[in-house]
Amino acid sequence: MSVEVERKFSCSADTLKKLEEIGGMLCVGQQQIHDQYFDTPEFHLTLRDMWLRKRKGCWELKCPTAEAQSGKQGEAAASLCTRYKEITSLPEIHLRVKEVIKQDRESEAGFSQEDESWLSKLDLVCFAEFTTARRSFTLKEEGVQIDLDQADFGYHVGEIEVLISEGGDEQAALEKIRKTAEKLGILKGKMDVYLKRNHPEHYIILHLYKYGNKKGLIYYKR
Ligand code: V4E
Repeated sequence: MSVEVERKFSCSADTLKKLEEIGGMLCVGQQQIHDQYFDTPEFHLTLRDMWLRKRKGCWELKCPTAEAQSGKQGEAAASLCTRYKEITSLPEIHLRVKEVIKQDRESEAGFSQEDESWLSKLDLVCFAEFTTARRSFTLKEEGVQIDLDQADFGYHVGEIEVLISEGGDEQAALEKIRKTAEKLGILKGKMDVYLKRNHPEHYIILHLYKYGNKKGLIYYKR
């Protein structure tokens, strides 16, 4: 099972130009993605940050990692990144969804990609459906993918994504995302920019603290 570590960013007209300028960046193609998202009318799944979708005829479930579930967001949250487990095995998806919905009766239906009777048995309905035009790029040597998405409801968004295995090196993934964001010139949050401009000392101390360099922090305070 893989864990997707990703950071979203707002695309501007310059983003494509910047991507072309970054050395080692390879365009890996364009595609139209049609997604349908499902939940119960009571939002059993999405209220638990679980996202069940059908994409290109296949089922996928994005759900929080164990750390996220236990509230230990760690550096991922601090660095504007999200992490989700991606489950693509239909029997496992079925099991996880059933666990959450706590459906008493067993779903007697088979759960092949074609047989969708399990949806109605678990009271799952489609609550969102849209198509995305996606252009993907990769920084091959880094294992980083950058997607520029244009949704059919008029929204543009970019994402920098690194896939790791469950229990894999999340720090390395975050660092790759940070470096790519830097190369793309994606700015951080308002407070980051404000502090960097107006109170650089405060900014540096926060960053030393964030990256766990307590020694550096003590040294800096002197
Ligand atoms: C996880 C999630 C949702 C499911 C869709 O995920 P998203 O990354 O938006 O879609 P997409 O098309 O880029 O999927 P990919 O092709 O990368 O697999 S919808 C909302 N969430 C939760 C969520 C969140 N809590 N915070 C942020 C910043 N993004 C998403």
